[in-house]
Amino acid sequence: MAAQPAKVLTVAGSDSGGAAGLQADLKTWTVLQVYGMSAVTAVTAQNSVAVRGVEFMSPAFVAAQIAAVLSDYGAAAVKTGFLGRAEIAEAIARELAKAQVPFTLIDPVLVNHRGEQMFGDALTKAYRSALLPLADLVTPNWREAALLAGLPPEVWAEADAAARCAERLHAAGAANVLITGRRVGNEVVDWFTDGHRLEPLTAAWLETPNRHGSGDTLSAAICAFAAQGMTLVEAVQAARQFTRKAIEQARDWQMGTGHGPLAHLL
Ligand code: PXL
Repeated sequence: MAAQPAKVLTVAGSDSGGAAGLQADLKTWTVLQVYGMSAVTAVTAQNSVAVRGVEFMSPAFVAAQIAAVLSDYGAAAVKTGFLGRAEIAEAIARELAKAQVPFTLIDPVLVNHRGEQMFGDALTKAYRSALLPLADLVTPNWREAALLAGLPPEVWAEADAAARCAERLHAAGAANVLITGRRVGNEVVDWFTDGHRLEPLTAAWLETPNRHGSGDTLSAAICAFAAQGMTLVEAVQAARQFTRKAIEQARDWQMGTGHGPLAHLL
């Protein structure tokens, strides 16, 4: 009999293009050999060029999916992705508070890759008040980190921006913070903190149009490695390497005409 895989749950939106959202999570999880489950928050009609539309599930039915899965299968780790509405975020927080999954990762989806805020301020507030207190790890990109911290985007002109954002996210209840994906010269920097020391994690910047779903892939891989028993610091490092390889191998792909996916199947 094959060894039983660790079980992991994503609470996320569907990307019809298969690059981001729950599709990126489930692909990552299959490749990393964990058993993926999904509670769907919303369905998007999108491709590599644009998001054409979105339809949301009711908050109660998002909660029902989470309760169904966790009351039977259980999970070693859970992550949240595209939530879109404050009421959905709050319903998820209520279910996750009841369930006490051993590892909870909150991957905020608030600012798109063009730097545009995707949803209203009520959702940002719901993340801060309801979801960050449940987070073993929160993984905002650098723009989302400032938004969630209640700091203006201009904070990133200051040398201590990452420290100031991380401190506020930690104070809001996130046990650990990973701020991702800021380009600095010819490097890309993530910052990790457990609330004590802030550690910059750097890699060479890879120029490519294909990085759609890279944040989802990174946070999904962290969940997979944590569910398999790595320490959080090990899981973050292994997930950064996995994501980097997935970007590298899709570097020259032309899957659609726009912002293309990563190569999950390494
Ligand atoms: O990459 C963030 C993300 C997450 N989930 C869904 C998305 C996106 C970005 O396009 O569409 C469903």
